[in-house]
Amino acid sequence: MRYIYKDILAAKQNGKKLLAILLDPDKLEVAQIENLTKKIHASPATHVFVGGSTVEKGQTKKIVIELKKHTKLPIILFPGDKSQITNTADGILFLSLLSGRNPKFLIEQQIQSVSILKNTNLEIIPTGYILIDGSVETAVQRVSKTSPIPQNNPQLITDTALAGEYMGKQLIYLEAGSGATESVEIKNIQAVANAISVPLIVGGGLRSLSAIEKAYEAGADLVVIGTAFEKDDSFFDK
Ligand code: 1GP
Repeated sequence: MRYIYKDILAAKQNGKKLLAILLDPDKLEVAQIENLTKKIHASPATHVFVGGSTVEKGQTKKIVIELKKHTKLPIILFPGDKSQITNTADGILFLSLLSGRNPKFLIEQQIQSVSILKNTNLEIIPTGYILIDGSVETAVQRVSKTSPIPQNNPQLITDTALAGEYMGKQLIYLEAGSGATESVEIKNIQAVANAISVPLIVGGGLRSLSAIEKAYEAGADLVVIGTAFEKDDSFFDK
């Protein structure tokens, strides 16, 4: 059943904001998952993203199998590369790093993943992934060997997002990078949200509930929280 994207679109149409908690399989043990899902259920999370820039082979599968035992929230792979694909999840953000000029992350990984993906039931969601300068060198930058787009270039950010939509991407993901010290600036979220018609994901460096709220107000349809929840699983209790 393909329901993930349909539900995201419906939420956008109804003005319902979505929240994904990002779990990095490399930083988790299977034994932690049961408790972690209780915390996730106590939070406003509507989705669980699983992925990292580099993850030990087989680890994503183990974590997702355990997550599926404890939650009915949609589990969506957010993979750094094809080695993180596992049929045990519900869907996958089929990412193309549109801000970069490294063919490996624009098209090569995607081609290499086809032989794996066609034997899965994963809902594949074409996603234009745009890295914005978050003031520190993030793992995406390091691993992809690409430069982020400067925050002071809203035109390039918007044109990149719109090019993604014209190419058929069903989601646009504005990413400051995990652990960024500066999240995507409000003016850039607004500019992209006003330009595109597909749902907008925003993540990277969001550390407070008010920062999340501001991202929603600026036009984000789905916000991704990784580090803040990883460091403090009571983050949403406040
Ligand atoms: C990273 O957008 C996500 O890909 C989340 O970033 O870890 O900074 O919340 P944080």
